[in-house]
Amino acid sequence: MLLTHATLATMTNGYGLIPDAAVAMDGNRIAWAGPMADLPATYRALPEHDANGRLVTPGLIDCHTHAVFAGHRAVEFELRLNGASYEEIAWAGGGILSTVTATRATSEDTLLALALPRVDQLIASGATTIEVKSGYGLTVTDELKMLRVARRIGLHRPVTVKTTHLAAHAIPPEYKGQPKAYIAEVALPSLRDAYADGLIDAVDAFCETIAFSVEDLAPLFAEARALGLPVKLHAEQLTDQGGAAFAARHAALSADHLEYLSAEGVAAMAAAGTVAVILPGAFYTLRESQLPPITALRDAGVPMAVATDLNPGSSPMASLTLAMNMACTLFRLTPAEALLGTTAHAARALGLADRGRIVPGLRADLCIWDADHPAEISYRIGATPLYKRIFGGHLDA
Ligand code: DI6
Ligand code: FE
Repeated sequence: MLLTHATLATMTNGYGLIPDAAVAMDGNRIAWAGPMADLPATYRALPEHDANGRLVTPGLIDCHTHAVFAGHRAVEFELRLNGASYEEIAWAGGGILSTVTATRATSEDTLLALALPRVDQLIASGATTIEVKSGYGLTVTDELKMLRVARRIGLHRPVTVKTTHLAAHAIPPEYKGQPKAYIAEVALPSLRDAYADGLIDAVDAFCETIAFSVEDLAPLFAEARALGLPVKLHAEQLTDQGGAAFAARHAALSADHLEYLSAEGVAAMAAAGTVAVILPGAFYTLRESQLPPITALRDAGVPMAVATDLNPGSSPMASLTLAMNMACTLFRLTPAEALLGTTAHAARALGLADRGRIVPGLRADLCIWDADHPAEISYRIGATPLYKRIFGGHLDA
């Protein structure tokens, strides 16, 4: 198909704006993009959709979600408002572990039915690719169950789903005080099984005082490397554990959260080319006061991505455009950085070289916005000016 009269933000060189532009698509790929006046004759006969001057961007990419889970944590939200901290709740067996209890008790089909409406909200905010992590099963069987659900989302919705093994998300009660035994007896076997079943694209872990140390995680990242799987890490969210530098030593695709990232961590990420995934929803929900070192990351040339961290505890938020707004207002990203963060840099955080910009050869995932300037996507609070989406060259009704 041929999209005409678009205001294109190609995301090459900042916004890479092209006024009155056309995008020609061949199958699920972009064949040509440029000014209407330069459109080659070969594409003029394609079925046309007139964007009427609307803004067209790459489809948005949510590169960090925990969209598969059962139950909710509204009671903890209330406990925190009555003075408890996220860590206190976690140590008392609530937090992630309460979602683990609910997720273990829920069937694969029900988990899928619970996840799809959340994914629909992400799609409504412009997402055409999402990442989904496991990490609320914490047994071999339940981690695999979650990963199968994550894979099945892509069969029911037009989004691309990338799945991430996150068995090293929390230490379940049966392994309390034994993180190394948990890694050896659950995280590693579930990683091998998930890999053998073709259920995962990457390996993640939570490096934190309430979860795993760098030392605990070394065998997991070694196994990921042996299997040829890329790694990423929840790092420096609540304290500085040297997680980002550890991830960078393993050539991680990304290190995520990063509120407590040190100057050494920034330098290690810059040297390794590791993407900084900024998660303002968790910062906001936990009323964190420590800001991630945005200026240092920017100055060091570390690419920054922005994601929802959609999860029932620290970020019950299913809007990428709200995450972009928060990244701008809370973290002082520019709207151009926020949009790069949900397009080109988010693609890189997932190891996807085939999307995130509007360039010939890349996948034709596009968003058409009722907007004329890309800053509008980040500017509104909790409103998404999305008009239509194109998934792999197909206009979504
Ligand atoms: N950090 C987070 O923000 C999520 N996981 C993590 O390691 C929170 C998960 C939850 O609270 O359920
Ligand atoms: Fe997370």
